[in-house]
Amino acid sequence: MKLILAIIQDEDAHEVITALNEAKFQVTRLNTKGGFLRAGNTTLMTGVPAEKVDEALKIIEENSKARTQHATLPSAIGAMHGFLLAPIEVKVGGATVFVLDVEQFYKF
Ligand code: 2BA
Repeated sequence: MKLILAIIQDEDAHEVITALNEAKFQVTRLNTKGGFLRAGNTTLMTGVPAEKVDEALKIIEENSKARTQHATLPSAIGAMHGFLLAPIEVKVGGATVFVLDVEQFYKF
């Protein structure tokens, strides 16, 4: 068994979860925040048999979009001169995915 951890954008969460559920994958949704942008994102946990990993990954990939986000981040250089925020543009997503081996799995 494998555990897929997929970090996706909040905007894509509904579609990704619906598509996974329709394909009979069970999903747990966690509300998370990215360390760089400090903005909300969604982390999905889905435990799947090893032979089903590719099918689940395809669903996640097909339903996760890349987007450009604008953010203002604290700037160390700017702070020295009294300017605290630096505007930046970053491309976020589609999905950042980790696939882990599951040693043991129980449902009590
Ligand atoms: P954030 O950490 O908020 O990062 C949002 C986007 O900002 C990233 O998009 C990337 O394009 C950019 N970015 C991140 N760190 C950067 C840096 N040090 N310098 C310049 N740009 C940077 P994605 O790569 O698509 O990542 C989206 C979210 O996925 C991340 O949100 C984070 O929550 C998660 N993530 C990505 N890679 C990860 C990793 N290796 N481990 C854990 N979480 C990860």
